[in-house]
Amino acid sequence: MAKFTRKNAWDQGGTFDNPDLLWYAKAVGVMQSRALNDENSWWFFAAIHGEQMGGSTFPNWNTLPYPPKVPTKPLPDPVTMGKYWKQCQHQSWYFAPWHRGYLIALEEQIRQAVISLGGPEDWSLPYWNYLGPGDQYKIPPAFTEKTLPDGITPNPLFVTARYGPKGDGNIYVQIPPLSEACQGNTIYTGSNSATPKPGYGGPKTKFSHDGALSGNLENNPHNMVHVQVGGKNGLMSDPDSAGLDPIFYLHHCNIDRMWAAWNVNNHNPIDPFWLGGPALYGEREFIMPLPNNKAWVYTPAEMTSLSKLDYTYDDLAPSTAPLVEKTLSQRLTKLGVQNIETENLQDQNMDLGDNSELVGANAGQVQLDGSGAKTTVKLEASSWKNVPNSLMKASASNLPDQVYLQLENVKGTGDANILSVSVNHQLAGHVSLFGLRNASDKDGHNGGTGLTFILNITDIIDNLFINNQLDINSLDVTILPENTITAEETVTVGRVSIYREAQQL
Ligand SMILES: [Cu+2]
Repeated sequence: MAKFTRKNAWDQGGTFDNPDLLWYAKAVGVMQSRALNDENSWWFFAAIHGEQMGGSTFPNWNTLPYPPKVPTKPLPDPVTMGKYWKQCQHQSWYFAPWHRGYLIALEEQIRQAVISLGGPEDWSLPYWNYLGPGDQYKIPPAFTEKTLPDGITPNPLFVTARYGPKGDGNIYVQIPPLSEACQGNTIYTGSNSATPKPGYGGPKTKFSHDGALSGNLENNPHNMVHVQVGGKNGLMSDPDSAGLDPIFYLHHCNIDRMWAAWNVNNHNPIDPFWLGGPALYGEREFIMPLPNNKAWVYTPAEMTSLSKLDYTYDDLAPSTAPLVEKTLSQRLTKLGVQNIETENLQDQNMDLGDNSELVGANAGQVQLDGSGAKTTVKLEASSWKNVPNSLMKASASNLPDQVYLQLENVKGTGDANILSVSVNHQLAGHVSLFGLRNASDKDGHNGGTGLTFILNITDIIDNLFINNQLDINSLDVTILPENTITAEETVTVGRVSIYREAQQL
């Protein structure tokens, strides 16, 4: 039996009748009463994820409206900052394990504060299951109360800079585009081909405080929840302020639960560089402060078993989410192939190695304005003709190509947006810009090359082919922002490209 069980924050209606939330609120208050340079403070923990102390624009900590009143001094000594701060792993295969250790450390800090206040010794971090039934797509009401149940004490779970998907202070997530489709993936990390499939857990990277390509769990729901809950200039919308909002940890607790549920049927990487973490490359190790001035160093390998970590969830049922991508037999049937022996067919979601080929690209950089952007991808006849050919000859032994659309080097200043991408007026998917500002920073970890998004558009191409509408010269791509891009913001897409991937049995 695990010592600690993490439960649903919406128990008892997500109000302060749920003791896990009432104790969390009181303990967050204890951590917030500590100084920035105290390793056990709320502010220090937020800075472990990311921080911006100088400057005069969002998300710099001295520009944030309060509550909470966020301190920017006294700073810890430089050695301590270099050891602990700005550690969060994004656009990386380390995303899930780094955040698991981060949650364990925060939970232990909160638990000790709960105990010091006379609360239960087995207090555990609740999760916000925003994809669950009923009202759970809304933030648990305890987070929007201005006071604790006494009607006097300010509620530490309440923050001003949390604006919601419409920017009106109504906090909920929108389903769709939010989905649990990632739970249908079978591969943790895809191949490093020309279209590096990010897989469930993200691409193989070194230490990745920011990067280019999110894994599927990170992309949706994780990145979507951040920008929908935060809204423009909301704490949750930027990695450098997200850890200041108490809902952050309940969001990540749900992401952690989804990873654990995924592991019921799927495996984590066995690559030594995943298991050992970035310290194996001679880079920073994953390290967290524990109560009583202890430091805890951990590796991804140590994060793979909940029972060894002594906690569990009250609900680890694997998702029943249907795959977004059609199964191969469904696809072949749609293309008119007869006599499919499905038992001989491999899952399309398999890692098929490096056999992708660029078949076209647009003219170059596109700037998105308030109403988005339209661009035309010119197709190279010599390589593109393989796609309609493979569709025409498709059979159970001659598998048709997969087709991917890539948005390359997406750069800009504001993370709080979601783009919807269409090909010839058919929706290809949604992408969240969480992490955009850091990924565009020339002085940043990734040299400012921006974010990259890969969307599987095979089904759209199949539809065009079946309806005799597949143009052999070009495809039209439309990119629409969910929230208007204002004059002082910029979002640019470096290039829009299309890849085909030959399928081998
Ligand atoms: Cu996050």
